[in-house]
Amino acid sequence: MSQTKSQTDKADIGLIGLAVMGQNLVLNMADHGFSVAVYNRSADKTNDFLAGQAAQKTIQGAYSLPELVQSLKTPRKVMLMVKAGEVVDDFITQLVPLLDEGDIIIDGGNSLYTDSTRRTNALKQQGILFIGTGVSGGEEGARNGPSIMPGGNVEAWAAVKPIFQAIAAKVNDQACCDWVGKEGAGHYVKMVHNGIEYGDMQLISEAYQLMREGLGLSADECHDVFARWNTGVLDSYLIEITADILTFNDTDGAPLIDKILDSAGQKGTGKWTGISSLDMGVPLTLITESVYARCLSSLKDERGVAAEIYPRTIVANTEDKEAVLQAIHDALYASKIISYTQGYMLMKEAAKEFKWDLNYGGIALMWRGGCIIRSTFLSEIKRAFDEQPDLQNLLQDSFFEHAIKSSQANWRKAVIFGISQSIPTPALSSALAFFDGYRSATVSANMLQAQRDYFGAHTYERIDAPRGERFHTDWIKSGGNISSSSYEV
Ligand code: NBP
Repeated sequence: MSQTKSQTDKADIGLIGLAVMGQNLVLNMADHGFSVAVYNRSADKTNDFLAGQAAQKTIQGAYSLPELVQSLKTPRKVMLMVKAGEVVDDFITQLVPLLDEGDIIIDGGNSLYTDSTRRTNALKQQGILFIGTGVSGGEEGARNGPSIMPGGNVEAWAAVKPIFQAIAAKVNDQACCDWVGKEGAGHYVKMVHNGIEYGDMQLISEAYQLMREGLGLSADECHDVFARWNTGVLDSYLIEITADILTFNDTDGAPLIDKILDSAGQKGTGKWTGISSLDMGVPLTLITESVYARCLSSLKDERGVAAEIYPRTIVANTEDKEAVLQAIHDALYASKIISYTQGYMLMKEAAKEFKWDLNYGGIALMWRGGCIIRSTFLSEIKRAFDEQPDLQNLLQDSFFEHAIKSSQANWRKAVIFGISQSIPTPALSSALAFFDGYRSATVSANMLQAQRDYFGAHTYERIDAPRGERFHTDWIKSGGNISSSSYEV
């Protein structure tokens, strides 16, 4: 029986949830010399795993939570890789009475950061240490080296660090895993990572449609372009798999991409990022547009009806094909810079709001390998924050300034090309609109403030008065002198 095992016979860590992520993380841990005890709600999955891939490895099965807990070295480390939400809370409720003070519960699922903050604080009251960690990289990453973004109770970190840093992806021998911050900081950073993933995928998909429908390139020709781009500044996992996808043929020999229905799904992390940006008042336009683009894509039948009413107008393209391709390339690069700029703006605001001490360069390193948004480009973000830890905005770094300035003309050209061909480019064009707003010393909000004061006496500030001093005008000469309260939400 496991109760009689000596401490040395016991497992280094326990893992609950033997679906795709859990199984692969366990195998990865075992390959790095750790012994793992595993538990799954459905025992047949545990049996199949132990008899299959886990056979001959330092992996042992448990068929109840008490059995799992008793088979662990102290302080016990129990990692959950289950469906986010209530399931995590249910497991925590069952585990707490079985654990001792100083034991550690780790949630590696895609949990909402506010849940991780709540769990960290509630478990602390009960003497249990909690880590809420983002794990990115899908099945392949979990097996061979994911990006891991842990946050929660820092007192747990020393015991978990050797395991996490051993199994994480490595870039130049540095693990793509480091402590992110207290409470829900790890899951917040993972959420922003997923939001950026939505943005990167949407940008690439728009570039693809401009090539395919705007320039009339075949799937093979598009493959060649993406494969070429993957050797330059856009070198990234998502460009690489896009090139791969374009060479994959269906059973009839035709490109499989042309058989896939254009209706996108989503599991919520992009939406959470957008909601958080609205809560914090950060203009995260590109990621939010990418979520909306998925929503619009899912109106498949309705779009079909609208397409009959409003057929696409196509203007003959007189531009040289290579010149348009270069414009699309530059637009993609500049927009990607905007997406990361906005993501970092959001993390900075969250850090301020929640009093988290986020290491921005370290976050770029964690995303540099193992995860879906991994790219060479992230090295420049790391360098920028290493050089200037207090950098206000990525667009103020000289590398990104140069990249934007040299892409700007082509960025506009690509967006105009999309408009002229009636091809939607919500991410490419919203990135440009953000950039034009951000780089404008004067925007149209004076008119907005005048309108607000006209109909609602919301008051305004004047350019010839100190900031904070508020004025109200009786625009129609019939109102009173009472103004509305000037609070911000
Ligand atoms: P799933 O998200 O599909 O979760 C499956 C696991 O949850 C199984 O062990 C299942 O047990 C268990 N489970 C469910 Br579902 N409902 C349960 C319940 N009511 N009580 C107890 N156990 C329950 O697995 P996954 O795709 O491996 O993802 C695990 C976590 O990692 C999730 O939070 C996911 O969002 C996150 N994540 C996934 C990926 C990815 O690429 N898949 C990447 C990064 C993060 P059963 O076998 O008995 O049904």
